[in-house]
Amino acid sequence: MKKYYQPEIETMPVDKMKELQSERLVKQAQFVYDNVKFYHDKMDEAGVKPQDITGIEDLHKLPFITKDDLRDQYPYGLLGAPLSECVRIQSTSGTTGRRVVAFYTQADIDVWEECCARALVAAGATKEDVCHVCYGYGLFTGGPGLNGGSHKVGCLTLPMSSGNTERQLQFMADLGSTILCCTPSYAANLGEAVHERGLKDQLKLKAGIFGAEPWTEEMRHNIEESLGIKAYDIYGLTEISGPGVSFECEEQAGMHIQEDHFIAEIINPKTGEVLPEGEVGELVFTCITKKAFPLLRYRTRDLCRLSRKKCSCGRTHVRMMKPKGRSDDMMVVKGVNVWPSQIETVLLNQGYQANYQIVVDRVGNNDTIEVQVELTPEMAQKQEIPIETREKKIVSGLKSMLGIKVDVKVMEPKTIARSEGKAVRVIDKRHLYQ
Ligand code: DLL
Repeated sequence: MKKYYQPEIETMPVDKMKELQSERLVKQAQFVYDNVKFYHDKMDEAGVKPQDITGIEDLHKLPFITKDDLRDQYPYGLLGAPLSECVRIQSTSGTTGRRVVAFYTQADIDVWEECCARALVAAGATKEDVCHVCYGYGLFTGGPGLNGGSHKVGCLTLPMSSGNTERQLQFMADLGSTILCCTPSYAANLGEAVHERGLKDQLKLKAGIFGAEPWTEEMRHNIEESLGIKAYDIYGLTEISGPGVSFECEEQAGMHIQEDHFIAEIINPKTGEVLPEGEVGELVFTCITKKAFPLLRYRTRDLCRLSRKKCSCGRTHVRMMKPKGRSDDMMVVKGVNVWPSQIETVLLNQGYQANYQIVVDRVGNNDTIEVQVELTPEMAQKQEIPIETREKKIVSGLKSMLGIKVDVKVMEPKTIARSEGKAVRVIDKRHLYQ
């Protein structure tokens, strides 16, 4: 059975990989300077010229890019290729409601799908497999990414998308799905449904590729038990391409970063200082092959550590350990990225003050999210609008801002505990980061 999708790259000696990264970085720095006004100005401002970048040891000279830059440059300001060369967008929500739109040339899509193909092969996929993709399709990168990777491997691909558990189980049993791709919380849901219906023996599943949200080792264990599979973690973000930026091999001990396309750094989130291998800090990526949306030194806000320890799978690419948290306040709820600031925007737009709290929990395998907000003293005094009507209006505002159903409780003034320091806006009872 094929162990690697691209063995010459996945097992490339570390010094050779550094040479390849250097060569690509030098070209990419020149490319963005010449083609993206934003980078031209930003590099001039930082006093860096493309010729100052002679290899990866010069990477630290380049300025960081943040989500705010993406928001300010929305939609076309970071384009590195003419629009006529772009063939696709994917998108995700942004911090204040403005979406992040990532562009792809056909070559960018090919690279992305190759990364997903590598992840699938690492989980044991071959052209004999039936790959059941129930990540969401559409603007979200999960479905399209794994779908493309599955085609490259030559698996029979089932583009199921998310939801409709009965149909998922029926196809899984009838078509003999062997590889499952979805969020870990949906995998846990499917595991439970399989158990309830006593279906385990009718399924042929052997592996699952689960990511897009944090999940614990306990969840891995439960999913593996309930579905009778080996569960592999996969990481990625829309800005950098989507799933497949890194993925686990059979060792299940950290995710190999696809270093021929992405250079990873770990920085101190407060000072921006680059940290030595093994220290926990914020993950930063530089894309060295992407053309349409070529992000350099992009701050992911995910906190983790890297390991260059030799992996027994034979892959030489550096591993990132499961993210330990975020340096901002983003949460992934029901598979969707949610920022408290988005919720606050909806509440303030409807006349409330910033006296609110967000309670996130998990009931069974499903996330719940409740927003509790106080009436302003004037609202409470006038009592013009029934509480139920108010709650419905907020639910609908949040649905169009976030795309998910949020429970809302409107409360009397002064019922939410006041904090003496930083306001405690989020109570996340799921404890998904270890
Ligand atoms: O979640 C891409 C993806 C799709 C990854 C399918 C894996 C599988 P975004 O919607 O842009 O992209 O969200 C990216 O999700 O910065 C992390 O905070 C979180 N995240 C993604 N994968 C993992 C993971 C997709 N395996 C954000 N573990 C990232 C923990 C993850 N967090």
